[in-house]
Amino acid sequence: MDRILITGALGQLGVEFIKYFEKSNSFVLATDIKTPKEKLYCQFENANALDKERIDSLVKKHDINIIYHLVAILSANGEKNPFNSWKLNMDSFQNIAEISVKNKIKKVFWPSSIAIFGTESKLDFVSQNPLMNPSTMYGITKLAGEKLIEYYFNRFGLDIRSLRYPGIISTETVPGGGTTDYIIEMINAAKKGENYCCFLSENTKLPMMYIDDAIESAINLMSVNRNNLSISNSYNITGFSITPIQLLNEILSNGFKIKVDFKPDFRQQIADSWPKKINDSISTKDWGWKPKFGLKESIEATLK
Ligand code: AKB
Repeated sequence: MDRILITGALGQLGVEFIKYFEKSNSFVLATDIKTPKEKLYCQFENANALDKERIDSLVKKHDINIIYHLVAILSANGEKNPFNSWKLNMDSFQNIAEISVKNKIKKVFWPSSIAIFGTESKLDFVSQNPLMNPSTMYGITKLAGEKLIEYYFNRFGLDIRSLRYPGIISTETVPGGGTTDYIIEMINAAKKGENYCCFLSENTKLPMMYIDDAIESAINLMSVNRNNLSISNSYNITGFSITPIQLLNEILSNGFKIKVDFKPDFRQQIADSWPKKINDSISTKDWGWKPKFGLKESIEATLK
């Protein structure tokens, strides 16, 4: 039986993984530094992923054999305190890796990001392994994590699997402090009948993905035989690409009324160093990746 630990479980991805596993017969222990506002249908413990002893004791106590390590400070928030961002993202990664090796954890899932790419990565259509020059501390920690995934696999046989997520669109739990957050903010403003001031310029194209696809892709990647995986760090993955003005037009064509101003701030520079489109053909080849939600389906589902 899968006995799963989720760290950062009350974040955008975590709550959706909990919902997904509720339908399976896996045991789930959710952990976070926050306390849940609503009842969770799994066990929960307040725990900081920087507290190695505590996480280790929870792994032992609950006989955990799979870990979803989701703790991270995202791109825009990371720039407010880059030292703190490095510490949280890397030290928590290192803790989970060490605990996993010592406790013989079968598999770990760890999200990487399109933030690992940079201006040298041929941003119009980014391949799996271009030059990478991340511009944010978040991107640097994700790239460092990807290198460590390879290292720990070669050194200890630790099986950490990873996807380079684009912006993820969900409404239940919103992300915090990302550069792609405008998409959810604009949709939520439209739903509340409010106007919105977008922090990216209207033609900034970025890759995105609907939350159901984000969860299903991770589950699929985690379930395939390791021998099928030709990539030993993290897989490119995408749903579709969209600009703020295209999003606005989709919202309007779904019958919502909203006025949007465009006032780019420091996040514009981050977005300008990120891919416009992602080539995820190796994911399709290796483990059958195919998004279920395109641009229209994702926006419609989120507006509902
Ligand atoms: C962010 O905007 O920082 C994240 C990401 C693309 O990893 N959503």
